[in-house]
Amino acid sequence: MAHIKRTQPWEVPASRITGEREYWSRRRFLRDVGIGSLGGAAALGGLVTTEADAANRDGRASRATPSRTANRFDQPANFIEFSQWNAEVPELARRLSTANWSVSVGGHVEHPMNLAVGELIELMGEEERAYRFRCIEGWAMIVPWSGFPLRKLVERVRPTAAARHVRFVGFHDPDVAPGQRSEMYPWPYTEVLTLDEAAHELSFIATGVYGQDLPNAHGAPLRLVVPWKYATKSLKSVTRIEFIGHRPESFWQMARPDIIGQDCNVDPNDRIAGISQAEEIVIGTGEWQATQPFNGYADLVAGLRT
Ligand SMILES: Nc1nc2c(c(=O)[nH]1)N[C@H]1C(S)=C(S)[C@@H](COP(=O)(O)O)O[C@H]1N2
Ligand SMILES: [Mo]
Repeated sequence: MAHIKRTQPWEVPASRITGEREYWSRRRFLRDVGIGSLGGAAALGGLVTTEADAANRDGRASRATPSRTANRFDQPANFIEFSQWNAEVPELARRLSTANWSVSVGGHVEHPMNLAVGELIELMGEEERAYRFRCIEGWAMIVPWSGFPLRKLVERVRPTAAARHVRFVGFHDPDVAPGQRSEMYPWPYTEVLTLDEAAHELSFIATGVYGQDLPNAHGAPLRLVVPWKYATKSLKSVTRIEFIGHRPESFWQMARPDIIGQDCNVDPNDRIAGISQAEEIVIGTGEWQATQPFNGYADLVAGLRT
C-alpha cells in the first residue's frame, strides 16, 4: 500500500526556502541594501541592528566583516550578549563552550528536569521544519530548522494548573560574553510566551539549521523559534525554561519598554522603533512584499491567548 505523506498546515513548498548561501550571508545583503543602518545601535538598544554602522565604526569591525564566500561560522549575527556590533559576534561567540550544556525545565510542573542537551534531544527526537522568519528590521526569509516541537517538552514536564506563562532564559557569563559586562541591559536575555503559545504545534526548539548544528553565533546548542512572532522572540542559547504564574517582563520589555510590546506578533500595522512593519524585504531575492498578519500563520494561531 502506498504511503501518503500528510501535508502539515505550516508546510511551505521546498522551492520557496531561502537559499543556504543567502541565509548565511544575509547580514551582508542587508547592509548592502541599507537595512539595519537606520541609527546607532545604542540609540535603538540593539534590538534593531546596524550592519552599515558596524562596518564603518572602526577597523576592528570592518576587518571582521566576512566575504560572501566565508564559512558559516564567520557570518555576522545579532547576539548582544557578545556585542551590539553584528560583525564582531561570530569571533566572540567562538568562546562559548556548548560541550557541557544542560537545560533545566522547572517551575509549576509535575516533572521538572535538568538534562544535558544530548539527552534532551534523544528524548525529544529531531525533525525538520521550514518556517517563515521575520525581524522588525523588515527582512523576511524561510528557514529550514531542525529540532523538536516545544509542545513535546511541555507535555513531558506536565505543567500544573498554576502555570500560565513560560519564560526562556539565555546564558549569563560575562567572562565569556563581553556584551554582558554592559550594565545597560537586564541580563540574562529572557523571553516569554503564554502557556497556550508554548504548547502550540508551531513553537519549536531548534538544534540546527540547513541540516547542520547551529553555529554559536546563531544560538547553539538550542534556540527557541516562534514563527508568527518577530525574530527577537527566538531566543538563542537557552539554558532554562520556567513555567510561572504571573507574566514576567521580557528582556526587551525591561530594556526598551518604549519600543516593544509584550506579544511581538508580526503585524503589518505595527510601527516599531520608528520602522513601519507594513512591508518586508525577502532575503535572497530582494523583493519587497506586504507583511502578513502573524507572519502568514494567522489561520493557525489567531485564536491563541497572548
Ligand atoms: N540570546 C539572544 N537571543 C536573541 C538575540 C540576542 O541578542 N540574544 N537577538 C534576537 C534578535 S533581535 C534577532 S533579530 C534574532 C536574530 O537571529 P539571527 O542571528 O539568526 O538572524 O535573534 C534573537 N535572539
Ligand atoms: Mo532583531
